[in-house]
Amino acid sequence: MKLTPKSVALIPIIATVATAAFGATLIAPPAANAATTLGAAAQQSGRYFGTAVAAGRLGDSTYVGILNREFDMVTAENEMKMDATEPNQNQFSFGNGDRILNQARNQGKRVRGHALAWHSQQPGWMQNMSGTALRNAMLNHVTQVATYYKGKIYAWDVVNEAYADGGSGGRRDSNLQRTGNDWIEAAFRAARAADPGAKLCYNDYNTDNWSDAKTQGVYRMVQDFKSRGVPIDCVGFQSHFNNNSPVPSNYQTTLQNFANLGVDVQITELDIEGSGSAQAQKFGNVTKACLAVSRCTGITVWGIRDSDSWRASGTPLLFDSSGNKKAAYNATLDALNAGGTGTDPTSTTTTTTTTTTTTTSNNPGTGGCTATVSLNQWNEGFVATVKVTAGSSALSGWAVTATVSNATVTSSWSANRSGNSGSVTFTNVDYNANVPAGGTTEFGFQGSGNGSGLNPSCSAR
Ligand code: 9MR
Repeated sequence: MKLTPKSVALIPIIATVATAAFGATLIAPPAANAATTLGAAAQQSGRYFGTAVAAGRLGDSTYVGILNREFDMVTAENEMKMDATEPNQNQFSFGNGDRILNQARNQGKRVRGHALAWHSQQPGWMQNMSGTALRNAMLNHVTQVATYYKGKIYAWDVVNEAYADGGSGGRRDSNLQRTGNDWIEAAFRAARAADPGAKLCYNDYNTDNWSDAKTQGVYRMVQDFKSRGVPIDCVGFQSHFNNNSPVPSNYQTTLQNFANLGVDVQITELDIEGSGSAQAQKFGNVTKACLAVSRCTGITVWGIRDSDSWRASGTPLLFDSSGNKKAAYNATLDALNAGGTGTDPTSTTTTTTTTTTTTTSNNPGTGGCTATVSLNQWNEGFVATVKVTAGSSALSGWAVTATVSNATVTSSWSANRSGNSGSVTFTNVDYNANVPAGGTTEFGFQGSGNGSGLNPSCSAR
């Protein structure tokens, strides 16, 4: 074969496919320029940094200013719960959930859904139900809410807090539990059918200490689900800490042991009561624990300022009541900037049907950038995760153009997008514009149809 410019350009494609096929663990390069926001700092190792958001605070400019600047993932603090979304049976109400979701997505942030099924914050009509009627009402709720938000949610807390506190290691008694022990897997199956693109998580508190019976109970459930093919992709560790419930010394072990079952782990509601350097050190340690586990894909704090917290008197968050950064903020940012194990590429696998991962790359060139795509395709749709790698010079902005021939893009995150089919261009958002020489950042999009042949090309801007 004669080496034409075109065939030379194919060489990096082959090299990248080979790397992807072996799924090597990525070690994030040390940050050349420390990032100055939590979201940007987390993105350096392929992770997110999120916060709980309350719809009632979206008119507060200090709050929204910090939200837009610092975070790249959002959880509705109460607005997507059962009582909020189905106040009367079969009458759904998404106004406040949508306010939070749209605010986040308009800013290029992703959304964690919280929570589809829970013994608490049930609407009044559900609280007194039992048996088959309750089981069906719960499954209908999961199906309707996950369908409404289909394609817009990164991960759902499908079931929240189903295990008992204390030494039993068993399930918590509740009306849902009394419908039969299989209620949790039934909820996961319904969620998968409704939104195959969302990661599906089990979420709980007091599951941080590896020695606790509750932790072991949840671990056995996840192990059982994985062995029987019940669709579960992630486990959320709420991580509400204070003196009575301290950060355990084996926290990282717990995260790693769950990750070893083949699920992502996420810190979903982090807050740590305290102040000053003692609190800062704890936030730093929790962040480092996540960064040390390749399948720990992100951290969410449970509110922005101390005054926004569900336990404000414990001043458990990263910003004080005036919106100033606390020592805990600096410790968290520093830990994120210190880097860690890159996120595991296999963690993008979320589907029940066919999943193929293909990677294509354009010719690197000098001083520009390259884009590689990891595609997770199922029968009706796909999620594409695109990695942008800077060439020999730092980027202060980038544009990636992909060919969407047999599909329609339904949502995207961490990038601005023009169009939804044909030649679609994605450009950086504020927090991921700057990429150091040789460094990487990621964005993603989801679509219906066949996502093959995207052939992304990257240019500096
Ligand atoms: O922060 C939430 C608070 O505003 C609500 O009043 C409370 C009601 O149960 O729920 C809080 O959020 C909880 C979360 O949904 C699940 N884990 C525990 C959180 C703190 O209670």
